[in-house]
Amino acid sequence: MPANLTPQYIKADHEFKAAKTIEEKIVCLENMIRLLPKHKHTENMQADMKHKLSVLRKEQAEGKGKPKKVQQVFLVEKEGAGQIALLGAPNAGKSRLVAALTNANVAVAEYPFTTHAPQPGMARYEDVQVQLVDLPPITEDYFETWMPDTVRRADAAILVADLGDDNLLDAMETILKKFEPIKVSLVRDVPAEPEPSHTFRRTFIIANKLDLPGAPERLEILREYYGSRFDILPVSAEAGTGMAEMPAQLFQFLRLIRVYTKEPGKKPDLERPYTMPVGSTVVDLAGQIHRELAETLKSARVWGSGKYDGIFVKRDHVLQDKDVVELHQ
Ligand SMILES: Nc1nc2c(ncn2[C@@H]2O[C@H](COP(=O)(O)OP(=O)(O)OP(=O)(O)O)[C@@H](O)[C@H]2O)c(=O)[nH]1
Ligand SMILES: [Mg+2]
Repeated sequence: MPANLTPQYIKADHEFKAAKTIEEKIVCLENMIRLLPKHKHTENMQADMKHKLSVLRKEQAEGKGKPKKVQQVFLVEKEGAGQIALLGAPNAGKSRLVAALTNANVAVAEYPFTTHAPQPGMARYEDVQVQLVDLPPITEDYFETWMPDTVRRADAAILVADLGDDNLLDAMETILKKFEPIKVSLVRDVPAEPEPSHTFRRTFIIANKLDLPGAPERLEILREYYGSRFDILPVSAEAGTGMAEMPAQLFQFLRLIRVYTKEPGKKPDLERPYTMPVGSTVVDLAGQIHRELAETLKSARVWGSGKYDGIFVKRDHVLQDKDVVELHQ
């Protein structure tokens, strides 16, 4: 092999060898072709890979009608209270953020295009967990085919801006534009009555690498352009600035409440909260426990954050974060 193959190419080569399905192999091979240094000594390799790719595409076309495995392989099973997808330019620090906030063992490297497949990790906030999904980068020329589905399925998204990059505004715009034609809008607030065929995904910006020289000035520029459109949280994943508050912010961003249940005469189960959207009622909680319970529920008693102490409430009583509820049929 020529000596000047990049680490990214070698990694893509490993991934290709480990790929099992035709669809996975195609994705990996496309990556290899893109990452292969283009010069005289790699001409044969290029030709060989293009041939392999055309054979694989033919096989894929012949198997038309089969379920699209590529979609399943690259979609992350949801876990925890909510799933948040991280989007950003190469090297913005998406993986570094996921590594800092979760238990996931993700690859962080100083070269771009390190991440090729989605990698989930669980961020703990008090007694709940939020799932973060580290993703490959997005550029004008590089946008994984499965990425729109990943964002459609997620509960929310984070745009990671690189405060070390003079072109951070272009990088942000490129990402937002990639999603628009496929009817996925990254927004601060989802419209009350969205068009059914259009996905609006709640999004905020993490402005990373606050520790770098020039970062405060770039943060000001970012705020000027995007401050009215998105909430912007400046952090340094590397130095830890702003990172301690992040788990709470992730949970608040999902707009969820935690509710604990108790049986009459017994202590509440404070180990496993139910998580529900802000605005959920007592009957919503009953429905989450059991559909029948939602029908038979008559009233409930609620203990909550010092405001009430075991008061009886009706089925449509709106619950607050950390309420303890006793359901009565
Ligand atoms: N100075 C500084 N460097 C950072 C920070 N966060 C990440 N980095 C560095 O930036 C480089 C890229 O980080 P990654 O987390 O691999 O970036 P990524 O966005 O996942 O990159 P891709 O997987 O290529 O999309 C690494 O060398 C990190 O150590 C930060 O807050 N400050
Ligand atoms: Mg990465």
